[in-house]
Amino acid sequence: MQPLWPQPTDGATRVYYLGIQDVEWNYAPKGRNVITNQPLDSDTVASSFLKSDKNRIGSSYKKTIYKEYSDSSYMHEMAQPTWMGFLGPVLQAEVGDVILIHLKNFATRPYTIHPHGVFYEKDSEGSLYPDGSSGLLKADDSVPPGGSHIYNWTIPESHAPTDADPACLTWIYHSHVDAPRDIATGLIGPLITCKRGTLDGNSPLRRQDVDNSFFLLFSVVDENLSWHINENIATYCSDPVSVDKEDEAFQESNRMHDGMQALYNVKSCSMAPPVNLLTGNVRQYFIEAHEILWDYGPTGYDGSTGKNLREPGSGSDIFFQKGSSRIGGTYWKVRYEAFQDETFQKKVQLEEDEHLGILGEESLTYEIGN
Ligand SMILES: [Cu+2]
Repeated sequence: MQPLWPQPTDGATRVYYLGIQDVEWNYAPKGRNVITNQPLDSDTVASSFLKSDKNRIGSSYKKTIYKEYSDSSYMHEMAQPTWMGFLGPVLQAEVGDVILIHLKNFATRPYTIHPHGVFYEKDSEGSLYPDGSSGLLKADDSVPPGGSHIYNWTIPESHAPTDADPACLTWIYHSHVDAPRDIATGLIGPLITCKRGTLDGNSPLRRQDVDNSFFLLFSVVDENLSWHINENIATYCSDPVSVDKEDEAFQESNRMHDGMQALYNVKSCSMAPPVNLLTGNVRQYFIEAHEILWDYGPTGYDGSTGKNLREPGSGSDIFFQKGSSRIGGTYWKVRYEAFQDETFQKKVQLEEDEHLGILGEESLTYEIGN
């Protein structure tokens, strides 16, 4: 029988013990705006996100995150720089390596780990979706509370950084039972794939081509999507019953604009102009995001069978028949539309419009050098 996992190639096997843990996370542990050096009370913008109240959660939230442990006992948590915030540990490997993730779920909901930028077979994908798989090929899709799973990822040549790339590429991994909600809850971290010979043999691994590396996630963390939103309301709002979760101001107060716990002072290395100055044209596009009612079956007929899309038993009826609990075939969508100039008055009309459907109207075309 063919092995499910590709045989270890010529590289090292990088073993990581990751535990999924519930934690209390404070977005503003210093209690003041560290950029303006103002206390939160005198900073109305910051305090709208960070002060708890009758119907406001404030700066602390329950989150669920990846933590790294030294071995399979999961007794000794590995130290992580505080500037990484709630990001999971940095996973690093080189082309030819095998990455073995021993994932154990110490939290209260099923979660997984799903990588970008590496190769995996079906048993190590870590994404839950109706893929028709079962048994061993399904075990990676959802690791229950108290459960564990070993994920096997490799970096074959097909996934290697190219000659033109830097020595290492930065990817992410995240939980993917319900990706948007799992990520908003906190389950995301950096995954680094390097050319051969970049990493040294130390523990933790270090890149030999740079002095320091920092991993920053630029993202608004939408705590409204967190699996813990109800618990956070109950814990941190002083009058939880007064909370209206649909209220726009409440929702905005839970969109956290930074998940890091450090202030970065970025100094530029050199004022010299970049060596390869671009010499092509500047191509401007005026693109509007436009809300439209989109009909997935505008003719009402199935083009291949000639049948009415809503005909009972046609197979298409479940998608197109409108009912008390069915949307039917027409949905509000948002579509990109191209305009001729910054006044956004005259649309650009192209013949492709016919077949592009809801895809943006104009394909953006460039030449090298633009
Ligand atoms: Cu993803």
